[in-house]
Amino acid sequence: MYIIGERINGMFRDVGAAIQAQDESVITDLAQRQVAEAANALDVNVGPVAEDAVAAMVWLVETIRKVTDVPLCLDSTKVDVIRAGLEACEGNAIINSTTGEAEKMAQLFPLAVEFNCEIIGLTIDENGVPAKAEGRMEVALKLVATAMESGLPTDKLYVDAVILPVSALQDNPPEVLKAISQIKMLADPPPKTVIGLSNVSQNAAFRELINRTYLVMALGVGLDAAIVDPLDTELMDAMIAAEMLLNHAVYSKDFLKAYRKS
Ligand code: THG
Repeated sequence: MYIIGERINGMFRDVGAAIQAQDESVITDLAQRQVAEAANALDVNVGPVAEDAVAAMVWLVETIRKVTDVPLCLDSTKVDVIRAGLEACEGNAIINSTTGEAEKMAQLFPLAVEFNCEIIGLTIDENGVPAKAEGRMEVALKLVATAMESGLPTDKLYVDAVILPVSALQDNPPEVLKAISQIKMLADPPPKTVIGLSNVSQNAAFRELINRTYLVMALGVGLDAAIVDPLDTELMDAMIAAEMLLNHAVYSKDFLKAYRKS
């Protein structure tokens, strides 16, 4: 499983305050700790409060790059913010994200081709997030078709079937699992699948339990990548055990330690 660390997001109070105060140590510390806990990439989102989102994104990328070279998953709804992040990264990035809306795809797929990077496509279109797996698959197909037309290899596309809070929409999590199990059939080479796991437990009790249970279920239907909190040790343990039980990682008495070392 490809782990994208979620913690450098202005939505979190500590990160929002660090952006305001230009306090590098908070950001470099979060970057180093997430990578130490086996994050393969880091999500970077300036959050809702940054006044100058472009400047905040450039500052975050340059600050993180002082301590790690892992791919940065540039998380913004604004194309100019993503472009600024890509330029500051000098490649080695993932665009997070386009939707399946024609106007957004027309801007963001060419950007992925220009910077030769991967891109996340959300199964959201002009009508929002479809309620059912079938609707999500229709948008996924549009994303795959547009990647092909744009000249982006289909395995550089991560389709995100958009998990929403179970506390508000309880029929949603099984629909997302159904979509995840089908997305890989849409193209050859298959697109990858990703979710922003922590959405599922927003405003719910027992958040960590809900997150780790759902991650294991999603792994069971073939999820490739997830935006998660790698500092949640029990979540990471559950993920590693699931990888071992799916025969993606070798069993040994020390399988937790062995996975983390690799
Ligand atoms: N798909 C893609 N990208 C995404 C998401 C997605 N990026 C953002 C988000 N969803 C994934 N990241 C988070 C980060 C934090 C939380 C949820 C998802 C979260 N934050 C606390 C909350 O809202 O309760 C706030 C934390 C605090 O203030 O301490 O839950 O789905 N492609």
